[in-house]
Amino acid sequence: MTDSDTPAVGRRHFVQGVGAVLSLAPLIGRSNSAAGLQAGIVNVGAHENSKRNNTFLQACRGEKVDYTPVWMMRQAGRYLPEFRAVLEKSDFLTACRTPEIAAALTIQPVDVLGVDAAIFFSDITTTVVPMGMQLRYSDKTGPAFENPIRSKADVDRLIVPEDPADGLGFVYEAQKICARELANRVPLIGFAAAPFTISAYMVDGSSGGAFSLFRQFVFDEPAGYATLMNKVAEHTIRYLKAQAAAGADALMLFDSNAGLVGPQDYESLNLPWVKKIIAALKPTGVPIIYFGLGAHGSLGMIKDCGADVISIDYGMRLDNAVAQLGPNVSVQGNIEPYVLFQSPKEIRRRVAETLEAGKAARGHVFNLGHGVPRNSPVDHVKAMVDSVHELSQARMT
Ligand code: 1CP
Repeated sequence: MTDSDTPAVGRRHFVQGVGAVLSLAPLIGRSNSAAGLQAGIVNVGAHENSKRNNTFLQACRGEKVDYTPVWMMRQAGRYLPEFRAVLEKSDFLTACRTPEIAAALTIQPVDVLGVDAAIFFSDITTTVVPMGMQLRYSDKTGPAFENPIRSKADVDRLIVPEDPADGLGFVYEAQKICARELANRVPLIGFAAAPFTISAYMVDGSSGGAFSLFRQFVFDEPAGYATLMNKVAEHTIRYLKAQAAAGADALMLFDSNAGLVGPQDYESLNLPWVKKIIAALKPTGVPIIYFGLGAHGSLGMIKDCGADVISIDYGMRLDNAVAQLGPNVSVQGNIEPYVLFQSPKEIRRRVAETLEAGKAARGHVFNLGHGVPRNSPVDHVKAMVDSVHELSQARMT
């Protein structure tokens, strides 16, 4: 059987491209009408709308699902022509800071791909600007801070705003729009970096030096480091709580630099703050996802960090991760992102393997092992999403 003649099983379960109430044209032009946006249906904070496709949230909680839900890290990204069209008219930071644009970029991949969750379009680096960090963005080299943290005195100057809306109100405004527009479609994932990951950017300024200054700082300046982590963690807690209040249905902590230290240092230099944040977020009631890129040796500790879902990167076997994590958490992941450049038939074969590897987990949210590569063919990305839906539903019936 070829890909094209595979029956589209269970299509009715998948909310695909229907009800795309938020059109990009008005949002990137001048004529965006508040009335049009207010025509949405959701109550902000109504996290479990029964008309919505809640498969993603069910899998996060380990509840029974009809098929395996799928979304992709960096699904709102350059591989989409619709995304590039918006970023031709607006620079990256302006897009992040303009609620209507951020909302439109968040919803684009839901329309195009038919994924089961939307990840909020923003960046991990914008969050710490109200703390006093000066952020610039280059299309070539990505985000960079102009006033990096190099001493305890620099750390002491950092502010922790009382009010999470101070300097970040555009995030919650955008999320309220997303929650309204996605009300009868799919859940919205809010996010922030874990303190270790954003602190590495704050100390080095950018990723250009492979975070070598940060790696020295954590050992040379233990008091400065602890204060930095405490301040960032407090700010992150307020930021993520405000996202849940604005309409985020799940929250993800991206710890993309977690692999910079091995297990013994992960335990003392990173884990305590991850646990603190997750514990503080529990009262929101929304599922929490933790993604520690490259931290395979620390999985035995990560298992008990308090997250509902542990996201696994492409660097280890998913069935091995499931065996280590045990029955109390769901998993997310972990197909090799560059499989997206293979044929739809090969993509389908690899999807089947990943579904098989995740089947023993309490719950499985299908995802890539890291972000969608920049030049991925959109039809292949879509083929991956369709394969996950079709193959997983066939397995469950
Ligand atoms: O679909 C989505 O995931 C959109 C939302 C999103 C998220 C969750 C973006 C938009 N960025 C992030 C998180 C993020 N940003 C992480 C953690 C996840 C990961 O490991 O990828 C990191 C490390 C960043 C930092 C960042 N932002 C970089 C990396 C640069 C480096 O230091 O190596 C870059 C290039 C960005 C820009 C960025 N952020 C988001 C997008 C779509 C882009 C690319 C913009 C463009 O193509 O012009």
